[in-house]
Amino acid sequence: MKNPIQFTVVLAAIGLLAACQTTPTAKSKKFDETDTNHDGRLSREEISDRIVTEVFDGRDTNKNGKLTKAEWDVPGEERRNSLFRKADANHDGVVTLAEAKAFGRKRGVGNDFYKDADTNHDGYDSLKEARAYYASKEGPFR
Ligand SMILES: [Ca+2]
Ligand SMILES: [Ca+2]
Ligand SMILES: [Ca+2]
Repeated sequence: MKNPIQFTVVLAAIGLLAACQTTPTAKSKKFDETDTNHDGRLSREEISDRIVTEVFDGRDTNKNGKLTKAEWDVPGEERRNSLFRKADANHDGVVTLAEAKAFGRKRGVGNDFYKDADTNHDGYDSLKEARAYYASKEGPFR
């Protein structure tokens, strides 16, 4: 795997979309969980937060809600590993989920997916748009 973090982000996005797609009714649990302000649409920030949370949980090996440098680091990912200090906004040596979310938003995590899926360009991804986007990408992920 050339870029494990990028891959994790893609997997998280695809997982989100897959969950939207496989729910036959108008409701999707994963969509609703991502839609934290419950306005029925996903903002750039909501999508970023969701992806960051999934990646964060995957790396938080002792599940204490904080990432140490050792948990953050991915072998062979020096460029990304060097971002730890920037993500650690209060410089206490650990990155909390809140710090990770803020950092993810700043870096535009999930932006590509968000923009591609927003076909009516209203700045949000509706469940319909998320489903349509997943359907268009389904091929290689079957
Ligand atoms: Ca929302
Ligand atoms: Ca910190
Ligand atoms: Ca939209």
